[in-house]
Amino acid sequence: VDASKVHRTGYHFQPPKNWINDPNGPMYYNGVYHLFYQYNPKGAIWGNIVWAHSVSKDLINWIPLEPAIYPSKVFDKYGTWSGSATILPGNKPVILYTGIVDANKTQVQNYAIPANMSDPYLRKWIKPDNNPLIVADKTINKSQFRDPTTAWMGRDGNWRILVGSVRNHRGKVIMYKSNKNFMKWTKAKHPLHSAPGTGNWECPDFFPVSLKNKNGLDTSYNGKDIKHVLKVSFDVTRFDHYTIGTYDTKKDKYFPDNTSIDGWKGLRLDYGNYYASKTFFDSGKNRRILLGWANESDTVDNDVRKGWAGVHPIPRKIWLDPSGKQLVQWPVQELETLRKKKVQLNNKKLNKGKKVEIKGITVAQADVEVIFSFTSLDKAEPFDPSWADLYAQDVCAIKGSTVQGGLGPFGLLTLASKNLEEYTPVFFRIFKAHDKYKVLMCSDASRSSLKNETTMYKPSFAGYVDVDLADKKLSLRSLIDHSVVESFGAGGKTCITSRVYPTLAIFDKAHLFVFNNGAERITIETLNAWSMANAKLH
Ligand code: DQQ
Repeated sequence: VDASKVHRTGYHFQPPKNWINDPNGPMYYNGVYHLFYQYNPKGAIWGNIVWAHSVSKDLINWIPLEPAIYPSKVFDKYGTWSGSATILPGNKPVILYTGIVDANKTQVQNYAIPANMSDPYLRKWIKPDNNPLIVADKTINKSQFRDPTTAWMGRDGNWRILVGSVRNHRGKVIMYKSNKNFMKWTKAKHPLHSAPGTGNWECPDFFPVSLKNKNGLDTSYNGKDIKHVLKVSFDVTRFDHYTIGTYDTKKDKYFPDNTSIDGWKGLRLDYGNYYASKTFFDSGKNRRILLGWANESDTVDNDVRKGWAGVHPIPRKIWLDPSGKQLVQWPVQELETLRKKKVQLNNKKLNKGKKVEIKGITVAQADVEVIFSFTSLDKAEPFDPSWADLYAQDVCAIKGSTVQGGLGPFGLLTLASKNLEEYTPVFFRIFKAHDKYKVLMCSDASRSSLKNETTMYKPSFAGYVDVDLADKKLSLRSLIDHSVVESFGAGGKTCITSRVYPTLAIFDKAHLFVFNNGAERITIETLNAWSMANAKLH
């Protein structure tokens, strides 16, 4: 089989070939969604980075355009790195991005504006001569100073942005302020936030969320009944971490809530392969949308062989959970327009050691939604207190899908070969800690592929799901797309994206099962699964 095709996705965003990474400058402008992204026009490894550009009416089908921003001036000659868009009063979009100015990777913040406001796709962008707008002062490490956020306007009418940085292992977001004209930026006295021992913070994102409903808020919104979210990408762990807190607009400081841990053990947007994400406010549908990047987990040699690397997970609507303690994410509803043939299962009982196969759809390119139920929590296994110090993914590595349990493991075996030589299980296991239940959700790539056993990255990704089990139900949705398994536990409270490279479980040789390996009988209350059509991408 053609190496370039076998693991290509059908409905996840990717260009026809070459390397992609971070989503950049997403915005909804005059009825069109714009996605820019870090792209190497010359190959399948990182380098020669430009801002490639695509537009869409639905965030799923995209029209590719020419790169919008690329190295061409003294202030970005060595690179055009990540950044964000802001729509200024008068409906004027502006992009802020990081320019690399020399071989030492010195970083400055630049702006670009559309060359022709009457072009509905905003194809051409101008980088005016008064760039750069911001250079590092001598207190800032100038090679770790990048990825400006969308700007927000404070009550004083001045604009603010954050730029990611680090000093002595303390990750931080440096704040800059400008008057209304957006051209004159001064560093604020204090970083908006920082945390020791976290390393460089890349791709910061700072936005308000409503305490009242799932609607999104404009990034400058600062009324009542809101919290703020600060998300940063940890260069060291390669995970996107966030806290929820209060933004004190007078002191211009952000205070994470005491329920939000500010470090490596804190909340993550996704407990799998998901990095450099960024949100934007979609004023068309009044929602906040999250975009991200899922890197390959295959070897660099294989990336080069197949001629492409990197995909973007499905855009997600994102909002604050009613508990106020975490965010919830769900694939945008527009994805459902790709759903084709459907199969359904209802009220199917699964005893210990049993599995049922889901047939009749293209399971290598599918959308699967299941609601599981059980009658009792009594058989939940004890949670070993020593696991409290481990990451969820370490517990998943110990307690995999084949390790029999009490309540769980149960879930899906995705991209499975007929005789299970290969499979990627996505499943739950419920533990009883002294005073509460702990729900572990795993997306375990350890048996996903027979190839390159030693060099391929096959992590047992996992996260805990903070869910009320009073109704004895758990839901799971998985978006399966050849080399992507993107899963949403409990309605999007815990999300995990895995990249996997089966050799047998490909195209119509892939199988999908629902399994239970726990002593407690599980019921599949309902399962709906659809074949997914290809998205239009080129
Ligand atoms: N990718 C960009 C940087 C950013 C990093 C370079 C995050 O601007 O910090 O391609 O993946």
